Amino acid sequence: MFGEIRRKIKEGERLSREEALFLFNSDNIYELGEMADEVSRKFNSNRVYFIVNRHINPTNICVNRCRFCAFSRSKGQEGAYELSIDEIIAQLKDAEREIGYLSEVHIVSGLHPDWQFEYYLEMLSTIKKEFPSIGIKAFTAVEIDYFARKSGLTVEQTLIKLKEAGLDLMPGGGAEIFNSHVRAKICPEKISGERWLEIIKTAHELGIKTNATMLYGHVESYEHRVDHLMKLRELQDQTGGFLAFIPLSYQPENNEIKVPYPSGIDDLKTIAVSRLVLDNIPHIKAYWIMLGEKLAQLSLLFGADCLEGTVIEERIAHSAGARSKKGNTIEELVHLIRETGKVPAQRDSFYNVIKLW
Ligand code: V47
Repeated sequence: MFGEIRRKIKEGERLSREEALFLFNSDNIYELGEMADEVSRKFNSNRVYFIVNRHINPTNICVNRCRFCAFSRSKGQEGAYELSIDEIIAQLKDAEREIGYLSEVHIVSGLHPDWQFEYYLEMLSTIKKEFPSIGIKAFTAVEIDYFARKSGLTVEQTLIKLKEAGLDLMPGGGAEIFNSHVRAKICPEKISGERWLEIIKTAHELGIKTNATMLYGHVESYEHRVDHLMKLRELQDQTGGFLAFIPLSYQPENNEIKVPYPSGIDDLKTIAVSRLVLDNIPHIKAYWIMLGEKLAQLSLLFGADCLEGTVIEERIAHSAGARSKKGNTIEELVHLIRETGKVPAQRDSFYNVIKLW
C-alpha cells in the first residue's frame, strides 16, 4: 500500500481511512517522515513558525475530574489557586518586561464553580485595554460550553460577547479523542466529541479561528486516532476555520491513567500521519512542552511546521510530569529550528510573519 500512498501524496490526493490506519501500523518511519516533510514544505515551504507568547491558566479549580488531568483541584483543596485580573495583568507585564514585547496570550482554565461569565469578559477586555496589540487566544470549546450553560446564553451569543470583549482566536484543547467509549473512560464528565465539534463549528461560522488537538497515548487505539483526524478534516472542509492541529502526547504522572509515556517513534508517527491526513489544515504544531525540546526539533523533519512559542510558564503538562522546561527563550527556539536546516519564522496569532531569523 505504501507505493499507492506515495503516489497519492505526490499528486496531492486525499488519503482514505484505511490508508491512514495502514500508516499508523507501519514501521517505515523514514518513509513516513519523508512524505510528511514533503507535504509540510508544500504548505509552508521551509519555514518553521514560533510565537512570543505567554500561557496563563487563571485557575485550576475545576468541576470536572478528567482522569488524565493532574492540574485540576477542588475548591479548598491543597494547591488550588485563583488569579485575579490584576495578577493576570501583572504576569503579562512581567513577560513583556522580560522579553521586550509579547505577541500573544494563551488562556486556558478550569471550570470554576463560582466564577461568573462576566469575570471572563472583564478579563479579556482588561487585557485588550492594557495590551491592545497582543492576540488573545482563549478558552477551549469545553469552557465555552460551560460559560453558555452558566449564563443561560446560546453558544453563539456567548462567543459573540467574548469576541466583543477582545477574543481573537481559540485554542484547540478539550478535543481529547472524540470516540464516546474512550471519552467515557478518560473524561466521563466532559462534553461529547459531537458537542466539541458543534461549538467549534459555531466559532468558525462567526469568523473565530481555532486550533484543534488530539490527546494520544493513553487508552485509545489507532482506529480512534484516525476517526478523530477524519472528523477534523470533515469539519475543516465545511468551515476552513482551523489554523493548526496539535497532537498532545500523553503525560502519565500524578493522574489516574497509568501507562508509559508515548515513545518517540509514536510521537513522530502521530505528527507525520496527522500532516498526511489533514490535507486541509495549514499548520501542524509540535508542542515542545509535551514532546520535549529535542523530539519536538526532530518532528520538524516529520511534518510539523510550528513550535508553539516561548510559553514562559506551563502548568497543565508539568503537573502531569512533562520533562521539558516551563518556558523557552526566542534564541533557543531559533537554535532548535535552524539546526534542522529550516528557516525560523516568528509569527503573530494568525501566522503572519513578523520576522524571519
Ligand atoms: O485540553 C491535560 C491536555 C490540553 C494532559 O491551541 C494533557 O495552540 C497530555 O489544549 N497529558 C490543554 N495532555 C492544552 C492545549 C493546548 C496547548 C498548547 C497549544 C494549544 C493551542 C492548545 O492539555 C487539554 C488536554 O487535552 N492535557 N492533561 C496530560 N496528562
